[in-house]
Amino acid sequence: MASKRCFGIFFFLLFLIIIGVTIICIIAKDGIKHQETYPFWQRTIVYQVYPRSFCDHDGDGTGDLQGILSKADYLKELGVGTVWLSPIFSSPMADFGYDVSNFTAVEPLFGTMDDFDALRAALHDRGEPAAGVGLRAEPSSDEHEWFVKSRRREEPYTDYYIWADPKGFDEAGQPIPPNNWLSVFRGSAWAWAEERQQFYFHQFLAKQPDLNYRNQRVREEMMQVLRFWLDRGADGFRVDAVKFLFEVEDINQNESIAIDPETDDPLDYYYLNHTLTINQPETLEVVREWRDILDQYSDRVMIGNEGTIDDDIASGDELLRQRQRFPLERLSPFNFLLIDRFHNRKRL
Ligand SMILES: [Ca+2]
Ligand SMILES: [Ca+2]
Repeated sequence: MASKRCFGIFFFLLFLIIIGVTIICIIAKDGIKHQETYPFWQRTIVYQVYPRSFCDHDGDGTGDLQGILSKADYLKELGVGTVWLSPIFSSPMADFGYDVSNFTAVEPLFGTMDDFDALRAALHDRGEPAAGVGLRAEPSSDEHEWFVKSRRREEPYTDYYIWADPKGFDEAGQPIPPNNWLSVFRGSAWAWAEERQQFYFHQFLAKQPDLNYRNQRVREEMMQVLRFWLDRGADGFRVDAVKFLFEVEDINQNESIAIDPETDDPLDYYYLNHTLTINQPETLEVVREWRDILDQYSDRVMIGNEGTIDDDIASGDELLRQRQRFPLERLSPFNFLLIDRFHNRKRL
C-alpha cells in the first residue's frame, strides 16, 4: 500500500517536472526567437562614443578611431551591442566636428576611412555590435566646397544655402539683416558675405551656414551622403539637429518675443519664441526620404535627435503631434530630456 502511494507521488512529481521543463523550454525558445526577430537596435545596448575624448591611440592628445578600435573588447565586456559615433566627418572643428567640410571623408584628426572600416569590422566580429554614424545634416561648414562655390554664385551651388538681401543699411552704412531671427549661440542668425553682398542664414555659428533644404539638389546631395555611408557598411545614423532643417520660406517675418522669456537680453536665443525657424512641417518629408533610402538596405536604423521633445509637447507643437503618428521604425527618437522627465516623475 505504502509502495503504491510512493509510486503515485513519484509519478506526480515526474509529471510536474515534465510540465515545468516544457514551460521553461517554450519560454527559452520564445526568448531566442525574440532575439532573432528584433532588429539590433531594439535588442542591444546602444553606446554613444564621442571620438575626441574616448581614447587617443596615437598620443597626439585627441581621441581617434584606432583608439575606439583598441577598446572593442572592453565595449563587448560592458554588454554594448551597438556603437554610435558622434560625427567623424572632415571638419575645421569650429564646433568640434558639428561643422562639416566634407560629409564623405573622415576627419584626419580621427584617422582614415580604413580606420572606420577596421572599426566596423572589429565591432561586427565581436558578435552583433554595429557602428552607427552621427550625421550632422544641418549645417555644413563655411569651408565646405558647396558654400565656397555658393558664396561665389557658382552654379549649381548658388542656392545651396539660404541667402538674403539686406533689409536696408544703417547710418554707418552697415547692412541690416532681413529679420530678427537669432542664432542658438546668440546674436543675429544672419552673417554678411562681402563676396556675394548678401546675408546667409546660420542657426548656430557663423561658420556653420544652414543648407537650403528647399533646393532639391541639396536634398539629393544629402541622400547621396547617406548612400555613401550605407554602402560603406554603416549600420545607421543618428541625425542631429533635425528640427532645424527648415525655416519658413517667407523671411520677411519676425519671430515674436517669448511670452515669459528666460532672459532680458534681446540677443539671447531664448528671448524669442521660435516658431518660424524650427519644427517646420517639411522636416518630415526629408526624414521620409532618408528612411526610404535606409529601407533599401537591410536592418539599418535612423535615430533622430529630439532633445527638447518635452518642451515641444508642453507647447502643443503640431509637428510633434505629427511625429507621434509617424511610425517609430521610421525615425526612432533620441530624447534624454524626456527620459529625465519620467525619471523625476514630473507630469508631462
Ligand atoms: Ca589621436
Ligand atoms: Ca535650416
